[in-house]
Amino acid sequence: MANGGDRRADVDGDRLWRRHTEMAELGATQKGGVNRAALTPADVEARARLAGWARDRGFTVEIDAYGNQFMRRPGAADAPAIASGSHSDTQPTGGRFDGISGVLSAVEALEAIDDAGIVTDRPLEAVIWNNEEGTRFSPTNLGSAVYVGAAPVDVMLAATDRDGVTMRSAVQTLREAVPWAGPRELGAPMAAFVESHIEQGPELEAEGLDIGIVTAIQGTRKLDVEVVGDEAHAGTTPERMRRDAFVDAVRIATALRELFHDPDDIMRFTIGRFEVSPGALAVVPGRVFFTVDIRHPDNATLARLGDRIEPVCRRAASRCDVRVAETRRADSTPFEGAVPEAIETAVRERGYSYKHMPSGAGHDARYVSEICPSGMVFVPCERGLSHNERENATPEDIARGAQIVADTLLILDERLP
Ligand code: HGY
Ligand code: MN
Ligand code: MN
Repeated sequence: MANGGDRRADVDGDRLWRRHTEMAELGATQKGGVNRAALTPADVEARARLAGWARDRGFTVEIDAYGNQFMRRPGAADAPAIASGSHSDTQPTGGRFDGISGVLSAVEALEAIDDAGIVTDRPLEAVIWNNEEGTRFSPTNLGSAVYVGAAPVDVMLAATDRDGVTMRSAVQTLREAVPWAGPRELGAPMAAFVESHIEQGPELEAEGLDIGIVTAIQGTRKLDVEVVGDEAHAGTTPERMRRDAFVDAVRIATALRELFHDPDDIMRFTIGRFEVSPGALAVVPGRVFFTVDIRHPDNATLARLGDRIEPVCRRAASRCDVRVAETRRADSTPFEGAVPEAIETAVRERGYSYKHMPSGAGHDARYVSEICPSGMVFVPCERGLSHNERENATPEDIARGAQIVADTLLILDERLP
């Protein structure tokens, strides 16, 4: 059996790589990375170009209330689509592949199937999930979480960035850039979803493997911690009278690091943002804000240790007030059934080397799996580096990921009832 039943669609690796190069220019940083926060002008330009390519192919383009973008190639039947995609936004010191590679691979898969003149039963969709990295707006959650109802759309649309711009108005800016896009109902059914993504870890490259078939995404809890003391004069205020928010924040951070110390090195504990206010040389800090990001594959461990954060913070503070707020929580998400099985068929048919492996990073497929069978394809990246401007991958690895997406879409089109 050829790929996807008796149908075969070979991706165009050169076209795919050229598009990676083009997208990397949108938000390009001095160090060769990409800074393209959700629905900034660079991201809106990326969305508009992707929408334009879809329109040139005669695909339809829809944008939902939260700015998720869907590009659909019609099938023989008017039915929920088999979809693939990822995100176009990046971290502030992001790379040229995280997210966008899954979007471009989905688009390439649809175009290769289109070039092969294959008529699928079901429509096929390439999806751009909005705001996966969540760095610009607060509060924040993934566009895929909003789509499946795991995050309240009105709260997330009211979120603001540092300039007071709301997500709602940013989505409106996207609509104005693609005025001919149709509406999309949040939560509209999808038949299946496959996301290709760079591994963002070192295993595939170290083991010389082409593809990772993802078995699960580990669970996570994200929290904001605010330490409130009193501003005071750095020269006149004796230590015994100070309520120095920085001193207490350091005590708290040290206590949390001890709480999450794991001799087996499975727990992931990160303080990624740490802001001292007012941030003036001669003022004793009155406020410190910092974020906590913990990850672990075992839900019970995540629950038990995550619930200790607030009491540990309170106990570690000596003079300041402490406020702890959990902003996101997601249990471990397994990928089983039709999609990983179709991915494995595709990989074996192509003769690519592969292994089954969990994902340490979060992805949109976590939430999409709440509404339809989902799965993920990993491709190697250089030294596993990601969320770093030196993130890198090879054209051949990227093309293999896109090829598996194309084959998986065709196989699912054959197999799904
Ligand atoms: O944080 C994550 O795991 C994802 O890369 N945004
Ligand atoms: Mn990322
Ligand atoms: Mn990503």
